Amino acid sequence: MSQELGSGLLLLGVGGGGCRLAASVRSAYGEGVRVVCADTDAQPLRTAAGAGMTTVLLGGSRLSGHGTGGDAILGRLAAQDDLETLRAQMQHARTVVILASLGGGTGGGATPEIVKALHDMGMATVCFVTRPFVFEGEARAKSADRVLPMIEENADSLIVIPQDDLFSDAREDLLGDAIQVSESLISAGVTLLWRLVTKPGFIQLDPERLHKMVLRGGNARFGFASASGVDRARHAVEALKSCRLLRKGDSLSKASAVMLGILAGPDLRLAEIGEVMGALRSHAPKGCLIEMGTVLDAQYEGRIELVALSFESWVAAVSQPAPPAKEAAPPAAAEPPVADAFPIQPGSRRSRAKGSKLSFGATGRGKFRDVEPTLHEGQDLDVPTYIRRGIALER
Ligand SMILES: Nc1nc2c(ncn2[C@@H]2O[C@H](COP(=O)(O)OP(=O)(O)OP(=O)(O)O)[C@@H](O)[C@H]2O)c(=O)[nH]1
Ligand SMILES: [Mg+2]
Repeated sequence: MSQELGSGLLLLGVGGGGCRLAASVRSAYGEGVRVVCADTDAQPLRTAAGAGMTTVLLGGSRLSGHGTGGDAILGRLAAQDDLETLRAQMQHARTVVILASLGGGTGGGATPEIVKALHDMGMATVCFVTRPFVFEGEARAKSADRVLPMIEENADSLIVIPQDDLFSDAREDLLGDAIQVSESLISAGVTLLWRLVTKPGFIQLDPERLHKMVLRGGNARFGFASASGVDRARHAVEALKSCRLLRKGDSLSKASAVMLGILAGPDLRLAEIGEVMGALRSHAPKGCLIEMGTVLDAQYEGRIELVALSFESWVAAVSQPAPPAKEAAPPAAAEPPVADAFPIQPGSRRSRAKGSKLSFGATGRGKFRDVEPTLHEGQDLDVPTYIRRGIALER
């Protein structure tokens, strides 16, 4: 099994725009990326299958292989029809990177359903979604806005890419160019990220670190920049800081965690890594976690490319407190148990943030197993509070 497949990473394109982006990442990266394309439209799926990608036709019995025509409700129903087939294709994945373009019916309607299904399967999901260009009109923008909270509900990390932010304010680009440039920029950024975690580099940002970071990622911003020639490290980091996708540095200056990738040729110098990291550290808030990795590739000789995921609401894992041997006082009678006051839905982002991975035995009595239980109002006080109240702790 190749390293890429063994990493448990899978790329999933949803809808026309999402599948085109996924295909573009695959052609830039090479065959090592495991890609699944899911769409209601059979025609582009045939092309994707011809290029060796796994395809899943959504809602075939309902839509006969035609798109939804912009109807997000149809997109959602189509996803529900074929969730089992999709699930079967995802079985061995651990982290799924989803690409979708919002504004249409399939990307918009099917993505929230799929993200929820994957989350319920226990997979980490990183969603890159594009917002339509302003020139596409208000209806598409509103359709995207309606869908975003539904994706956010179950996605571990959500990166929204407003397509307009990929361009300069001058907007002298032609329409055809804008669409193509947007697609190639996004796919270049995602490819870079993919390389960063799957190709061994001088400093590797392995899938495990990606997995841990995205699990508590929340909303994130994504940006990239490159520079060549003299002072390329300084210029690249300056360009990253002024990148519109990172809100011209505003996102980085408020980030609680940043994942930074440096892609360069074998001529990359240690001092240049230091320069990039120093500039980023002084720009980011104090205490911001910065995870960095490098990819060295001969074709980047003379150049430095940077890619950053900036998490503004990333939460560090809570260290596990030592369970109290005895409880000092029982909780006030009127106060509901924590677990009841804040019900944790299985499959919600909240339940994951609570660290549902750490499990205990049914009684949780540990070293008090052989002593008389200290019962108070029906509760065994020798069992640590966090177990009695059903609060899971991060590992
Ligand atoms: N950059 C870029 N964006 C695209 C392209 N095609 C579509 N989009 C964007 O994606 C949004 C949704 O369009 P599609 O992906 O074609 O729609 P869909 O998800 O397939 O949904 P339906 O076809 O309506 O079922 C559009 O509003 C555009 O913003 C493309 O070729 N390049
Ligand atoms: Mg379509």
